[in-house]
Amino acid sequence: MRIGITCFPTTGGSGIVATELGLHLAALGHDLHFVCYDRPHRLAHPPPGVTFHQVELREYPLPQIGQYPLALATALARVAQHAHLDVLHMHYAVPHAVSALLAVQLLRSTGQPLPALVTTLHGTDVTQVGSDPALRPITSLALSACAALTTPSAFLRDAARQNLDVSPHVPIEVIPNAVDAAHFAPLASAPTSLPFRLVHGSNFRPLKRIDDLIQMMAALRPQFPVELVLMGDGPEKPRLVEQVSALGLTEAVQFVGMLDDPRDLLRTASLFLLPSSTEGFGLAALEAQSCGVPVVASRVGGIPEVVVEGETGLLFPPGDVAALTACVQRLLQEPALRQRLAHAARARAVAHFSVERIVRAYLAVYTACLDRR
Ligand code: GMT
Repeated sequence: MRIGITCFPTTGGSGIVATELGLHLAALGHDLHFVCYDRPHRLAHPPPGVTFHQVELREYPLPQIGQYPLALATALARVAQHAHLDVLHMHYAVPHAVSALLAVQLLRSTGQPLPALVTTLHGTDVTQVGSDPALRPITSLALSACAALTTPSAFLRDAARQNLDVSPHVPIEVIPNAVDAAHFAPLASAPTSLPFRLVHGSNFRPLKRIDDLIQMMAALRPQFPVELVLMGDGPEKPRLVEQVSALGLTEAVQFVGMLDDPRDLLRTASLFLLPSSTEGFGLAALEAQSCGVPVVASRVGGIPEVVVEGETGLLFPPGDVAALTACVQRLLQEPALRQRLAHAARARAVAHFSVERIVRAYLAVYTACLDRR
């Protein structure tokens, strides 16, 4: 198949999922075209079968005109026409699905067969941005023009049906995010030296509730030899640095910035923590589990589909710092429980979230869309 993919080229989960999917499809012999405003994070050196097309953006005196969705539509139409794309797969609805719809309008004049539009919804494109009254009608229109939608969790599928007015004729398929279990694999022998290492990784937005982790550290520190490693970067960082210093935790909390590959840090963790107020899936938790690391996470959104309560991790109500602290404390005090969860986390990542299985599921969606044309 000839497949176009658009995603945010940043280190966020949706960009990683889209890039990994494209690379695996290309390895199977499909012809892949990435159309993005910048080279995706994991596409530094495109292998054979993968072409990167950069959306051209110019400096204009009116910055508010927001040219990206329009320039993307133009680029998608151009690439679809020249590469004879069968499928255009958008990752994150806003504004990508709208640009794809415009691209199809542009393509109609060429008389060429139109590509099937597929959009993967990832999270806040449903729960926050896409359902904002300012964007909801245009998002719903664009999603209703797709041949199929996918979501990484049943939670997000139901939220999309509830919050966005998507045509009931458009199927929404749940395809979980995948993990490369050969890469995200545990160390041969688990680290035993103290302090216990707690790890969190994200793009440091308010919805990640990282300040809850810092408050938890203040509560744990007097009794437990424990350190918190915060991986990533984002708008909350300056405030968090201040909070750490105000609580006298600078020795116990490390900010390690964005890592090209989080694997080496993840596999040295005693626990991975994800206290978000919302998550469409929680890819970072899956990568940690694949490394054999139990997860303590909030019981919200798609997280319970990734972290099985009492089996691969422990869950707590979002915002409940006392419950979060109690879960972490329990796992630090019960090594046998920690080990049981670690084994189950790894086994479930391998059994349910393999790349092969998930790539097959996307190919089945593309094929069904092409058959219905
Ligand atoms: O939806 C977002 O906020 C952005 C998006 C991203 O690009 O980081 O994250 C979402 O997509 C990931 C990949 O499917 C999921 O693992 C994340 O749970 C989801 N984030 C949220 O829903 C907050």
